Amino acid sequence: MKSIDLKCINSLRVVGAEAITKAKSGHPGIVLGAAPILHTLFTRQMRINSSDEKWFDRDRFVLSAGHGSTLLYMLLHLSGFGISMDDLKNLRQKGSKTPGHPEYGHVPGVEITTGPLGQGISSAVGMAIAENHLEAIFNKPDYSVVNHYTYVMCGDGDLQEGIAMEAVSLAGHLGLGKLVVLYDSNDIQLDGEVALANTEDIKTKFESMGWDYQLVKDGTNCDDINNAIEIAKQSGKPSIIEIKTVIGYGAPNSGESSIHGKPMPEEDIKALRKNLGYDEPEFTFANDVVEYYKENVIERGIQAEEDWDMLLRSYQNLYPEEYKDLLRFISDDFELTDTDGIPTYPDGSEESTRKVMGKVLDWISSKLPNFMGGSADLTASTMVKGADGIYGEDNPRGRNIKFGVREHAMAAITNGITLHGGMRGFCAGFFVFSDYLKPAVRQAAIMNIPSLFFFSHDTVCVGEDGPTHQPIEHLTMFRAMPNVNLFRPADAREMTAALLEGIKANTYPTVITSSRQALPNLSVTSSEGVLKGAYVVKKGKSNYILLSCGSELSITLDAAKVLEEKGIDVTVVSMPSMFLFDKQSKEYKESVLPKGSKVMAIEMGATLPWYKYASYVKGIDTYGASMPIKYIFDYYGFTAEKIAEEFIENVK
Ligand SMILES: Cc1ncc(C[n+]2csc(CCOP(=O)(O)OP(=O)(O)O)c2C)c(N)n1
Ligand SMILES: [Mg+2]
Repeated sequence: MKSIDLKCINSLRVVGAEAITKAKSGHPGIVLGAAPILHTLFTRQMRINSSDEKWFDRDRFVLSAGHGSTLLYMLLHLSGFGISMDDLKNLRQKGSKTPGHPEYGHVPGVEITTGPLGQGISSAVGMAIAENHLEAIFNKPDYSVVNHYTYVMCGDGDLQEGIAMEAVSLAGHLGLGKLVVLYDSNDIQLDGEVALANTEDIKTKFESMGWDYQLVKDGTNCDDINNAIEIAKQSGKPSIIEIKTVIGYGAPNSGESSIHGKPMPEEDIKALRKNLGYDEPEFTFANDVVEYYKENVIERGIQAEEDWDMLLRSYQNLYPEEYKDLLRFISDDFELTDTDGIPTYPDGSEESTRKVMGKVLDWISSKLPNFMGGSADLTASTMVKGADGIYGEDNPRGRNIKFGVREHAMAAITNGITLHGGMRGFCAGFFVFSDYLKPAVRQAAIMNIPSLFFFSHDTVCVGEDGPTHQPIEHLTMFRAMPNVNLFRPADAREMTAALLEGIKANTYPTVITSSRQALPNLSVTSSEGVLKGAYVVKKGKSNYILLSCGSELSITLDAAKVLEEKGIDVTVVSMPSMFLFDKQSKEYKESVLPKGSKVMAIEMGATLPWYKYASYVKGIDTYGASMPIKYIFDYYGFTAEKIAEEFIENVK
């Protein structure tokens, strides 16, 4: 280890502590303790090019311990990513480029938004899957045009999270050899010693899941850290390197949980400087530090991309078709320009929307070679699967991911596949178990990325499986989430339109729910209507409106007929997406739900979201009950007659 390494590391420690103290907020413990880990990774391993931030074959770095953001921002600053010293001085301030936790799309060079522990390491598994799959599709002997690593730094907290264990287990099964996790193992977490909550043996645990494990006893030794990374890269398995560090290294309260998340008082920063033998001015990276990063990250990165460009040029000569395809993958240049061969369903036929979803997704997979995903051990129920066989070590070209019963990791992995670029991720499960993955959908929404989440069995019509399997409040949950488009289509035509729209979206995730039971394919539904979020399916003469969606739309149309027989001519509106409807012009919204109309909403789910549009809601605000589906409609009063009665009693 050279003396410049130590100087760089101490600069990161001191400037980091100063920035956090100036911000009066932040996490100095990890900055002081883990600086040698990330200094080593960036200056000796990472192939990134700050002058071409999105260079496709760059190494990906995920700071799963997102509370270490200050450390990452300093590394990005030194690596030329357009973060200035002023930005560092503005840490965590209003409108700054250096927010509390790393934010994708906001901070240059940040590959993923992190902060909720466990999400980062899990999404990194998705990035490694995308890399591995694209390698298998494009690489030729001597022409490894896709050839990069996914590095993660995580802490004790990340590894305690359930989601991380789901993802780690799957990564081991898939043998993702280019995934390298650097574990900042300091035996301390927010509340105190890790030993207060953990007694497990990380080595045995990871090895039993098919990982390579190494221990670096001295987390201040860059050479040891780097040697371990070199070994990890060759291991052929996903690797974890447990690196023993001291939280808050150099601070008076180092080794204690009190340094985890509290800015250091000025006198402690003085003590830190003294302990480290550091005497540069405040907020300064000395010239030799700046120069070292310039040579070892910036220039090395430029060279790496130039080498790749050369390789790509030869590849283009030898494999012109593959080259063209690769560029299409990289720029996501796949559009569904025509709908030739898309499954269609005649009006009046019957089909469950889950079957429609499965068939249309198979068609989409046949058109979009970058579409990759699968189900959480429920392919037979959700009908959702990827193409080209099951993805795995023996078939890395497969696009059907068998996630196992690991919903939370599944959704985070889907985000990782999408974030990696070149691929578009999707996943599926039972709607009721969307509870298990909601935080990852939230991450996608915060990052403005178009991951796709498909759920079948979207109401109490699940039937016999009972209340644990019958969703109630789940539609409300997704409708309440900003920047999430929840579609609940009513029939095959609406489902097809929703899927095609979901594929087109690029600034938000789409959630689409489907029915277990067969539904009539209605002559009155409209693909254009779906894109507006809500539209009139039956125009009545009165100012009464029945508003519904999904499997209840056909029942609502029947209820309108019952009312018509009683001389009440109501309008019926289908609202598959509140998200899209709310984005329409005032005029359009007025045309669908005119002021002064009396609106009753009908849905087999919690009533809450409908009060935005309706004065009376027929919903279900209790948990479900186990029974065959034929009794369900009567039991909850979702028959045409009962809905008509309730309308007359409460709305008219
Ligand atoms: C899901 C989640 N739960 C809780 C937190 C709050 N939190 C942030 S860091 C942290 C402690 C984690 O300990 P460790 O990973 O060992 O970090 P260290 O103290 O060593 O920096 C906690 C509880 C969080 N960010 N995400
Ligand atoms: Mg810790």
